[in-house]
Amino acid sequence: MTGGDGAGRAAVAGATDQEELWRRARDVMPGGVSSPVRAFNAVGGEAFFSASGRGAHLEDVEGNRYLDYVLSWGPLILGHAHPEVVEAVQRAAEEGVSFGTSVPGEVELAETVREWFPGVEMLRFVNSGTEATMSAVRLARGVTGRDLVLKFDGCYHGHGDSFLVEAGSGVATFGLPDSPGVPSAVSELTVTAPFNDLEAVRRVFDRHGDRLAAVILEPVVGNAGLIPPVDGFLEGLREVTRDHDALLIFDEVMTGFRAARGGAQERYGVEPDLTTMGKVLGGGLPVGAFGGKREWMREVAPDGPVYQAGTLSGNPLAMAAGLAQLRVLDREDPFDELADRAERLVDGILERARERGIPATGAAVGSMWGVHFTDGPVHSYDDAREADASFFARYHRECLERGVFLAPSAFEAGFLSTAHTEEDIDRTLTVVGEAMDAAREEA
Ligand code: HOZ
Repeated sequence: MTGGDGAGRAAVAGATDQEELWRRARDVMPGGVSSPVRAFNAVGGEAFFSASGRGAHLEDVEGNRYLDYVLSWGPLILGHAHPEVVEAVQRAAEEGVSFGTSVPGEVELAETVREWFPGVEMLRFVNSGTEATMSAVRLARGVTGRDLVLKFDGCYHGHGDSFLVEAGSGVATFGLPDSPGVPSAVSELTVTAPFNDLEAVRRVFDRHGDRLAAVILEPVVGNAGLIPPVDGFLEGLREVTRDHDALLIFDEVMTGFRAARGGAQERYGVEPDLTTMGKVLGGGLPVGAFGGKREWMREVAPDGPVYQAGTLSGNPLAMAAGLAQLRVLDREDPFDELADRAERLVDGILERARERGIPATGAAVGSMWGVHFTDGPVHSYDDAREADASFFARYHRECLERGVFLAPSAFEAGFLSTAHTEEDIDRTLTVVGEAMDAAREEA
Protein backbone atom coordinates (compact mmCIF):
# COMPACT_ATOMS: atom_id res chain seq x y z
CA MET A 1 0.00 0.00 0.00
CA THR A 2 1.23 3.47 -0.67
CA GLY A 3 0.60 6.40 1.63
CA GLY A 4 -1.85 9.01 0.35
CA ASP A 5 -2.50 12.55 1.45
CA GLY A 6 -5.33 11.47 3.72
CA ALA A 7 -7.71 13.82 1.93
CA GLY A 8 -10.40 11.17 1.94
CA ARG A 9 -10.50 10.82 5.69
CA ALA A 10 -12.81 13.72 6.28
CA ALA A 11 -15.38 12.07 4.04
CA VAL A 12 -16.23 9.48 6.65
CA ALA A 13 -16.47 11.75 9.65
CA GLY A 14 -13.85 10.21 11.88
CA ALA A 15 -14.37 6.55 10.90
CA THR A 16 -10.81 5.87 9.81
CA ASP A 17 -9.99 2.63 11.61
CA GLN A 18 -10.82 -0.15 9.16
CA GLU A 19 -10.64 -2.95 11.69
CA GLU A 20 -13.21 -1.16 13.80
CA LEU A 21 -15.33 -0.40 10.75
CA TRP A 22 -15.32 -4.06 9.69
CA ARG A 23 -16.33 -5.12 13.18
CA ARG A 24 -19.30 -2.74 13.12
CA ALA A 25 -20.12 -3.56 9.51
CA ARG A 26 -20.20 -7.34 10.04
CA ASP A 27 -22.50 -6.88 12.99
CA VAL A 28 -25.06 -4.97 10.99
CA MET A 29 -24.71 -6.20 7.36
CA PRO A 30 -24.21 -9.78 6.07
CA GLY A 31 -20.46 -10.16 5.53
CA GLY A 32 -20.17 -6.46 6.38
CA VAL A 33 -20.88 -5.57 2.76
CA SER A 34 -23.58 -4.43 0.37
CA SER A 35 -22.39 -6.82 -2.34
CA PRO A 36 -20.56 -10.13 -1.67
CA VAL A 37 -17.46 -9.62 -3.85
CA ARG A 38 -16.43 -6.63 -1.74
CA ALA A 39 -15.58 -8.91 1.18
CA PHE A 40 -12.44 -10.23 -0.59
CA ASN A 41 -13.28 -13.74 0.69
CA ALA A 42 -11.70 -15.49 -2.28
CA VAL A 43 -8.34 -13.76 -1.98
CA GLY A 44 -8.06 -13.14 1.74
CA GLY A 45 -6.10 -10.08 2.72
CA GLU A 46 -7.51 -6.75 3.75
CA ALA A 47 -10.69 -5.55 2.13
CA PHE A 48 -10.86 -1.81 2.55
CA PHE A 49 -13.32 1.04 2.96
CA SER A 50 -12.90 3.65 0.25
CA ALA A 51 -12.88 7.30 1.14
CA SER A 52 -12.16 9.02 -2.16
CA GLY A 53 -11.02 8.52 -5.72
CA ARG A 54 -9.20 10.77 -8.18
CA GLY A 55 -8.35 9.72 -11.70
CA ALA A 56 -6.79 6.27 -11.71
CA HIS A 57 -6.37 6.18 -7.93
CA LEU A 58 -8.50 5.22 -4.99
CA GLU A 59 -7.79 6.11 -1.40
CA ASP A 60 -9.03 4.18 1.62
CA VAL A 61 -10.14 5.64 4.94
CA GLU A 62 -6.69 5.10 6.43
CA GLY A 63 -5.09 7.13 3.66
CA ASN A 64 -3.63 4.23 1.64
CA ARG A 65 -3.62 4.87 -2.08
CA TYR A 66 -4.21 2.28 -4.81
CA LEU A 67 -3.88 2.30 -8.58
CA ASP A 68 -7.37 1.09 -9.42
CA TYR A 69 -8.14 -1.53 -12.10
CA VAL A 70 -11.58 -2.28 -10.67
CA LEU A 71 -13.02 1.19 -11.34
CA SER A 72 -16.23 0.54 -9.44
CA TRP A 73 -16.45 -2.78 -11.36
CA GLY A 74 -16.38 -1.07 -14.72
CA PRO A 75 -18.39 2.16 -14.84
CA LEU A 76 -15.53 4.65 -14.43
CA ILE A 77 -14.06 4.69 -17.92
CA LEU A 78 -12.84 8.28 -17.33
CA GLY A 79 -11.42 7.40 -13.91
CA HIS A 80 -12.65 8.61 -10.53
CA ALA A 81 -14.33 11.97 -10.06
CA HIS A 82 -13.89 13.23 -13.59
CA PRO A 83 -14.51 16.99 -13.28
CA GLU A 84 -17.15 17.11 -16.02
CA VAL A 85 -19.09 14.22 -14.48
CA VAL A 86 -18.87 15.72 -11.00
CA GLU A 87 -19.97 19.12 -12.23
CA ALA A 88 -22.90 17.66 -14.17
CA VAL A 89 -24.13 15.82 -11.08
CA GLN A 90 -23.73 18.89 -8.88
CA ARG A 91 -25.60 21.05 -11.34
CA ALA A 92 -28.40 18.51 -11.69
CA ALA A 93 -28.68 18.13 -7.90
CA GLU A 94 -29.17 21.84 -7.45
CA GLU A 95 -32.30 21.59 -9.59
CA GLY A 96 -33.74 18.67 -7.59
CA VAL A 97 -32.61 15.10 -7.04
CA SER A 98 -35.68 13.19 -8.22
CA PHE A 99 -39.02 14.07 -9.76
CA GLY A 100 -40.83 10.86 -10.64
CA THR A 101 -41.58 12.41 -14.02
CA SER A 102 -39.67 12.32 -17.27
CA VAL A 103 -36.60 14.58 -17.58
CA PRO A 104 -34.90 15.87 -20.75
CA GLY A 105 -31.66 14.02 -19.94
CA GLU A 106 -33.39 10.68 -20.57
CA VAL A 107 -34.16 11.65 -24.15
CA GLU A 108 -30.66 12.84 -24.85
CA LEU A 109 -28.99 9.80 -23.27
CA ALA A 110 -31.32 7.41 -25.09
CA GLU A 111 -30.64 9.14 -28.41
CA THR A 112 -26.89 8.91 -27.84
CA VAL A 113 -27.10 5.17 -27.12
CA ARG A 114 -29.23 4.66 -30.21
CA GLU A 115 -26.66 6.47 -32.31
CA TRP A 116 -23.76 4.39 -30.97
CA PHE A 117 -25.28 0.88 -30.66
CA PRO A 118 -26.24 -0.69 -33.99
CA GLY A 119 -28.88 -2.98 -32.43
CA VAL A 120 -30.67 -0.37 -30.33
CA GLU A 121 -33.61 1.52 -31.82
CA MET A 122 -35.49 2.17 -28.57
CA LEU A 123 -34.63 1.65 -24.93
CA ARG A 124 -35.97 1.79 -21.38
CA PHE A 125 -33.86 3.04 -18.46
CA VAL A 126 -33.67 1.04 -15.25
CA ASN A 127 -31.41 1.30 -12.20
CA SER A 128 -28.97 -1.59 -12.57
CA GLY A 129 -27.69 -4.27 -14.90
CA THR A 130 -29.66 -6.86 -12.95
CA GLU A 131 -32.90 -5.02 -13.63
CA ALA A 132 -31.96 -4.66 -17.27
CA THR A 133 -31.41 -8.39 -17.83
CA MET A 134 -34.51 -9.39 -15.85
CA SER A 135 -36.59 -7.00 -17.91
CA ALA A 136 -35.07 -8.08 -21.24
CA VAL A 137 -35.84 -11.72 -20.52
CA ARG A 138 -39.41 -10.86 -19.53
CA LEU A 139 -39.78 -9.01 -22.79
CA ALA A 140 -38.34 -11.93 -24.77
CA ARG A 141 -40.78 -14.29 -23.06
CA GLY A 142 -43.62 -11.86 -23.58
CA VAL A 143 -43.12 -11.42 -27.31
CA THR A 144 -42.32 -15.05 -28.13
CA GLY A 145 -44.85 -16.63 -25.79
CA ARG A 146 -42.13 -19.11 -24.78
CA ASP A 147 -40.55 -19.78 -21.38
CA LEU A 148 -37.06 -21.26 -21.75
CA VAL A 149 -33.90 -19.17 -21.78
CA LEU A 150 -30.45 -20.37 -22.78
CA LYS A 151 -27.50 -18.89 -20.91
CA PHE A 152 -23.83 -19.82 -20.88
CA ASP A 153 -21.80 -21.32 -18.04
CA GLY A 154 -19.73 -18.62 -16.36
CA CYS A 155 -21.74 -15.73 -17.77
CA TYR A 156 -23.22 -13.52 -15.07
CA HIS A 157 -26.30 -11.44 -15.74
CA GLY A 158 -26.92 -10.06 -12.27
CA HIS A 159 -28.74 -11.78 -9.45
CA GLY A 160 -32.16 -12.33 -11.01
CA ASP A 161 -33.67 -15.77 -10.33
CA SER A 162 -33.30 -16.99 -13.92
CA PHE A 163 -29.60 -16.22 -14.03
CA LEU A 164 -28.21 -17.88 -10.90
CA VAL A 165 -27.54 -21.08 -12.77
CA GLU A 166 -23.88 -21.86 -13.52
CA ALA A 167 -23.22 -18.15 -13.00
CA GLY A 168 -19.91 -16.33 -12.98
CA SER A 169 -18.77 -13.32 -10.92
CA GLY A 170 -19.49 -13.59 -7.18
CA VAL A 171 -21.35 -16.89 -7.60
CA ALA A 172 -18.22 -18.43 -9.15
CA THR A 173 -15.95 -16.59 -6.73
CA PHE A 174 -17.64 -18.12 -3.71
CA GLY A 175 -17.98 -21.51 -5.40
CA LEU A 176 -21.72 -21.42 -4.80
CA PRO A 177 -24.05 -23.87 -6.45
CA ASP A 178 -27.24 -22.41 -7.83
CA SER A 179 -28.60 -20.15 -5.10
CA PRO A 180 -31.06 -21.37 -2.47
CA GLY A 181 -34.19 -19.30 -2.72
CA VAL A 182 -34.53 -19.69 -6.46
CA PRO A 183 -37.58 -21.92 -6.97
CA SER A 184 -36.77 -24.98 -9.05
CA ALA A 185 -39.80 -24.12 -11.17
CA VAL A 186 -37.86 -20.99 -12.18
CA SER A 187 -34.35 -22.42 -12.54
CA GLU A 188 -35.74 -25.24 -14.66
CA LEU A 189 -36.59 -22.64 -17.25
CA THR A 190 -32.90 -21.82 -17.69
CA VAL A 191 -30.91 -24.11 -19.95
CA THR A 192 -27.13 -23.79 -20.05
CA ALA A 193 -24.36 -24.50 -22.54
CA PRO A 194 -20.59 -23.97 -22.53
CA PHE A 195 -19.49 -20.59 -23.88
CA ASN A 196 -17.97 -20.72 -27.37
CA ASP A 197 -19.53 -24.13 -28.07
CA LEU A 198 -21.86 -23.66 -31.01
CA GLU A 199 -22.45 -27.38 -31.41
CA ALA A 200 -23.79 -27.56 -27.85
CA VAL A 201 -26.09 -24.64 -28.63
CA ARG A 202 -27.38 -26.37 -31.74
CA ARG A 203 -28.09 -29.49 -29.69
CA VAL A 204 -30.10 -27.42 -27.20
CA PHE A 205 -32.09 -25.93 -30.07
CA ASP A 206 -32.63 -29.36 -31.64
CA ARG A 207 -34.13 -30.48 -28.38
CA HIS A 208 -36.00 -27.38 -27.14
CA GLY A 209 -36.10 -25.09 -30.19
CA ASP A 210 -39.81 -24.31 -30.08
CA ARG A 211 -39.70 -23.56 -26.33
CA LEU A 212 -36.72 -21.20 -26.29
CA ALA A 213 -37.61 -17.53 -25.88
CA ALA A 214 -34.04 -16.25 -25.95
CA VAL A 215 -30.33 -16.82 -25.81
CA ILE A 216 -28.63 -14.39 -23.45
CA LEU A 217 -24.87 -13.95 -23.19
CA GLU A 218 -22.05 -11.63 -22.43
CA PRO A 219 -20.62 -11.40 -25.97
CA VAL A 220 -17.22 -11.13 -24.31
CA VAL A 221 -17.37 -12.88 -20.95
CA GLY A 222 -16.18 -10.59 -18.17
CA ASN A 223 -17.46 -12.59 -15.21
CA ALA A 224 -15.28 -15.69 -15.49
CA GLY A 225 -12.20 -13.61 -16.00
CA LEU A 226 -12.11 -12.29 -19.56
CA ILE A 227 -13.08 -14.75 -22.30
CA PRO A 228 -13.42 -13.42 -25.85
CA PRO A 229 -15.73 -15.17 -28.33
CA VAL A 230 -14.02 -17.46 -30.84
CA ASP A 231 -14.43 -16.64 -34.52
CA GLY A 232 -17.91 -17.42 -35.76
CA PHE A 233 -19.50 -17.98 -32.33
CA LEU A 234 -21.57 -14.80 -32.21
CA GLU A 235 -22.48 -15.11 -35.90
CA GLY A 236 -23.54 -18.72 -35.28
CA LEU A 237 -25.77 -17.66 -32.38
CA ARG A 238 -27.35 -15.00 -34.56
CA GLU A 239 -28.13 -17.60 -37.20
CA VAL A 240 -29.49 -20.29 -34.90
CA THR A 241 -31.73 -17.89 -32.95
CA ARG A 242 -33.08 -16.42 -36.17
CA ASP A 243 -33.78 -19.89 -37.57
CA HIS A 244 -35.80 -20.77 -34.47
CA ASP A 245 -37.54 -17.41 -33.92
CA ALA A 246 -35.82 -16.96 -30.57
CA LEU A 247 -34.41 -13.60 -29.49
CA LEU A 248 -30.69 -13.00 -29.16
CA ILE A 249 -29.86 -10.86 -26.11
CA PHE A 250 -26.42 -9.34 -25.72
CA ASP A 251 -25.70 -8.43 -22.12
CA GLU A 252 -23.44 -5.45 -22.74
CA VAL A 253 -23.43 -4.24 -19.14
CA MET A 254 -19.65 -4.69 -19.17
CA THR A 255 -18.82 -4.59 -22.88
CA GLY A 256 -20.95 -1.54 -23.65
CA PHE A 257 -18.69 1.45 -24.42
CA ARG A 258 -15.71 -0.79 -23.64
CA ALA A 259 -15.40 -3.56 -26.27
CA ALA A 260 -15.87 -0.63 -28.65
CA ARG A 261 -17.79 2.65 -28.54
CA GLY A 262 -20.93 0.81 -29.64
CA GLY A 263 -20.16 -2.29 -27.56
CA ALA A 264 -19.42 -5.82 -28.70
CA GLN A 265 -22.16 -5.57 -31.31
CA GLU A 266 -20.18 -2.88 -33.09
CA ARG A 267 -16.83 -4.62 -32.60
CA TYR A 268 -17.96 -8.02 -33.92
CA GLY A 269 -20.60 -6.76 -36.36
CA VAL A 270 -23.40 -8.93 -34.95
CA GLU A 271 -26.72 -7.27 -34.10
CA PRO A 272 -28.72 -8.77 -31.26
CA ASP A 273 -32.48 -8.36 -30.92
CA LEU A 274 -32.13 -6.96 -27.42
CA THR A 275 -29.24 -5.34 -25.57
CA THR A 276 -28.79 -4.78 -21.86
CA MET A 277 -26.44 -2.19 -20.48
CA GLY A 278 -25.34 -0.50 -17.28
CA LYS A 279 -21.99 0.45 -15.73
CA VAL A 280 -20.37 3.03 -18.10
CA LEU A 281 -23.84 4.16 -19.19
CA GLY A 282 -24.44 5.74 -15.78
CA GLY A 283 -21.07 7.41 -15.28
CA GLY A 284 -20.81 5.77 -11.83
CA LEU A 285 -24.42 6.34 -10.78
CA PRO A 286 -26.96 3.50 -10.66
CA VAL A 287 -28.22 3.22 -14.24
CA GLY A 288 -29.09 0.31 -16.46
CA ALA A 289 -31.07 0.02 -19.67
CA PHE A 290 -32.53 -2.55 -21.99
CA GLY A 291 -33.20 -1.79 -25.60
CA GLY A 292 -33.38 -3.19 -29.07
CA LYS A 293 -35.42 -3.39 -32.19
CA ARG A 294 -38.45 -1.13 -32.26
CA GLU A 295 -40.59 -4.15 -33.07
CA TRP A 296 -39.85 -5.65 -29.64
CA MET A 297 -39.54 -2.49 -27.56
CA ARG A 298 -43.03 -1.38 -28.66
CA GLU A 299 -44.29 -4.32 -26.62
CA VAL A 300 -43.09 -2.68 -23.38
CA ALA A 301 -45.73 -0.89 -21.26
CA PRO A 302 -47.31 1.57 -21.79
CA ASP A 303 -46.92 1.07 -25.59
CA GLY A 304 -47.46 -2.67 -25.15
CA PRO A 305 -48.48 -5.24 -22.52
CA VAL A 306 -45.09 -6.33 -21.10
CA TYR A 307 -44.90 -4.59 -17.73
CA GLN A 308 -41.78 -2.96 -16.37
CA ALA A 309 -41.47 0.10 -14.11
CA GLY A 310 -39.28 1.97 -11.62
CA THR A 311 -39.74 4.91 -9.23
CA LEU A 312 -36.17 6.15 -9.68
CA SER A 313 -35.62 5.04 -13.29
CA GLY A 314 -34.29 7.84 -15.49
CA ASN A 315 -33.22 9.73 -12.36
CA PRO A 316 -31.98 13.23 -13.28
CA LEU A 317 -28.63 12.92 -11.47
CA ALA A 318 -27.96 9.54 -13.03
CA MET A 319 -28.87 10.77 -16.50
CA ALA A 320 -26.63 13.82 -16.05
CA ALA A 321 -23.66 11.66 -14.98
CA GLY A 322 -24.12 9.23 -17.85
CA LEU A 323 -24.51 11.98 -20.40
CA ALA A 324 -21.48 13.88 -19.13
CA GLN A 325 -19.34 10.74 -19.36
CA LEU A 326 -20.55 9.89 -22.88
CA ARG A 327 -19.99 13.47 -24.04
CA VAL A 328 -16.34 13.28 -22.97
CA LEU A 329 -15.98 9.91 -24.71
CA ASP A 330 -17.52 11.34 -27.85
CA ARG A 331 -15.26 14.38 -27.85
CA GLU A 332 -12.01 12.62 -26.97
CA ASP A 333 -12.61 9.33 -28.79
CA PRO A 334 -10.13 7.46 -26.54
CA PHE A 335 -11.18 3.96 -27.58
CA ASP A 336 -8.15 2.98 -29.70
CA GLU A 337 -5.71 4.38 -27.18
CA LEU A 338 -7.43 2.55 -24.32
CA ALA A 339 -7.33 -0.68 -26.31
CA ASP A 340 -3.62 -0.30 -27.09
CA ARG A 341 -2.85 0.40 -23.47
CA ALA A 342 -4.88 -2.58 -22.24
CA GLU A 343 -3.05 -4.79 -24.70
CA ARG A 344 0.32 -3.52 -23.52
CA LEU A 345 -0.69 -4.23 -19.94
CA VAL A 346 -1.74 -7.81 -20.66
CA ASP A 347 1.29 -8.50 -22.86
CA GLY A 348 3.53 -7.16 -20.09
CA ILE A 349 1.90 -9.33 -17.43
CA LEU A 350 2.14 -12.43 -19.62
CA GLU A 351 5.78 -11.68 -20.35
CA ARG A 352 6.57 -11.42 -16.65
CA ALA A 353 4.79 -14.71 -16.03
CA ARG A 354 6.70 -16.37 -18.89
CA GLU A 355 10.04 -15.12 -17.57
CA ARG A 356 9.24 -16.82 -14.27
CA GLY A 357 7.80 -20.02 -15.71
CA ILE A 358 4.35 -19.22 -14.30
CA PRO A 359 1.55 -20.60 -16.51
CA ALA A 360 -0.64 -17.72 -17.73
CA THR A 361 -2.82 -16.74 -20.62
CA GLY A 362 -4.76 -13.53 -21.16
CA ALA A 363 -6.49 -11.12 -23.48
CA ALA A 364 -7.60 -7.52 -23.85
CA VAL A 365 -10.79 -6.47 -25.61
CA GLY A 366 -11.04 -2.70 -25.87
CA SER A 367 -10.63 -1.37 -22.34
CA MET A 368 -11.39 -4.72 -20.67
CA TRP A 369 -8.60 -7.12 -19.89
CA GLY A 370 -7.86 -10.31 -18.03
CA VAL A 371 -5.24 -12.90 -17.15
CA HIS A 372 -5.86 -16.53 -16.15
CA PHE A 373 -3.07 -18.37 -14.38
CA THR A 374 -3.23 -21.51 -16.50
CA ASP A 375 -1.52 -22.59 -19.71
CA GLY A 376 -4.80 -22.14 -21.52
CA PRO A 377 -6.27 -21.56 -23.95
CA VAL A 378 -9.33 -20.30 -22.06
CA HIS A 379 -12.46 -20.45 -24.19
CA SER A 380 -14.99 -21.48 -21.56
CA TYR A 381 -15.84 -21.41 -17.87
CA ASP A 382 -14.42 -24.92 -17.47
CA ASP A 383 -11.14 -23.72 -18.96
CA ALA A 384 -11.16 -20.71 -16.60
CA ARG A 385 -11.66 -23.02 -13.61
CA GLU A 386 -8.39 -24.76 -14.50
CA ALA A 387 -6.50 -21.64 -13.37
CA ASP A 388 -4.47 -21.67 -10.17
CA ALA A 389 -6.83 -19.99 -7.70
CA SER A 390 -4.46 -20.13 -4.77
CA PHE A 391 -1.66 -18.48 -6.78
CA PHE A 392 -4.13 -15.78 -7.85
CA ALA A 393 -5.11 -15.12 -4.23
CA ARG A 394 -1.49 -14.65 -3.16
CA TYR A 395 -0.70 -12.56 -6.24
CA HIS A 396 -3.73 -10.36 -5.56
CA ARG A 397 -2.64 -9.71 -1.98
CA GLU A 398 0.92 -8.91 -3.06
CA CYS A 399 -0.31 -6.46 -5.71
CA LEU A 400 -2.61 -4.77 -3.20
CA GLU A 401 0.21 -4.57 -0.68
CA ARG A 402 2.20 -2.68 -3.35
CA GLY A 403 -0.67 -0.30 -4.14
CA VAL A 404 -2.27 -1.99 -7.17
CA PHE A 405 -5.94 -2.87 -6.77
CA LEU A 406 -7.14 -5.77 -8.94
CA ALA A 407 -10.61 -7.29 -8.73
CA PRO A 408 -10.55 -9.58 -5.68
CA SER A 409 -11.51 -12.64 -7.73
CA ALA A 410 -10.06 -14.59 -10.64
CA PHE A 411 -13.59 -14.62 -12.07
CA GLU A 412 -13.72 -10.92 -12.93
CA ALA A 413 -12.36 -8.82 -15.77
CA GLY A 414 -10.00 -5.89 -15.23
CA PHE A 415 -10.81 -2.43 -16.54
CA LEU A 416 -8.83 0.53 -17.75
CA SER A 417 -9.70 4.22 -17.71
CA THR A 418 -8.50 7.24 -19.65
CA ALA A 419 -6.85 8.36 -16.40
CA HIS A 420 -4.40 5.42 -16.48
CA THR A 421 -1.16 6.72 -17.98
CA GLU A 422 1.69 4.90 -19.68
CA GLU A 423 3.65 5.48 -16.44
CA ASP A 424 0.86 3.79 -14.49
CA ILE A 425 1.14 0.77 -16.77
CA ASP A 426 4.94 0.70 -16.32
CA ARG A 427 4.56 0.90 -12.57
CA THR A 428 1.93 -1.84 -12.61
CA LEU A 429 4.23 -4.12 -14.57
CA THR A 430 7.01 -3.61 -12.04
CA VAL A 431 4.59 -4.38 -9.21
CA VAL A 432 3.23 -7.42 -11.05
CA GLY A 433 6.74 -8.91 -11.40
CA GLU A 434 7.46 -8.36 -7.70
CA ALA A 435 4.06 -9.73 -6.72
CA MET A 436 4.60 -12.88 -8.79
CA ASP A 437 7.96 -13.48 -7.11
CA ALA A 438 6.49 -12.90 -3.65
CA ALA A 439 3.43 -15.06 -4.37
CA ARG A 440 5.65 -17.89 -5.47
CA GLU A 441 7.85 -17.61 -2.40
CA GLU A 442 4.78 -17.60 -0.16
CA ALA A 443 3.55 -20.94 -1.56
N1 HOZ B 1 -21.45 -6.43 -11.17
C1 HOZ B 1 -20.13 -6.97 -11.12
C2 HOZ B 1 -20.09 -8.14 -12.01
N2 HOZ B 1 -18.88 -8.73 -12.08
C3 HOZ B 1 -19.66 -7.31 -9.76
C4 HOZ B 1 -19.98 -6.30 -8.75
C5 HOZ B 1 -20.75 -6.88 -7.62
O1 HOZ B 1 -21.27 -8.00 -7.73
O2 HOZ B 1 -20.79 -6.18 -6.63
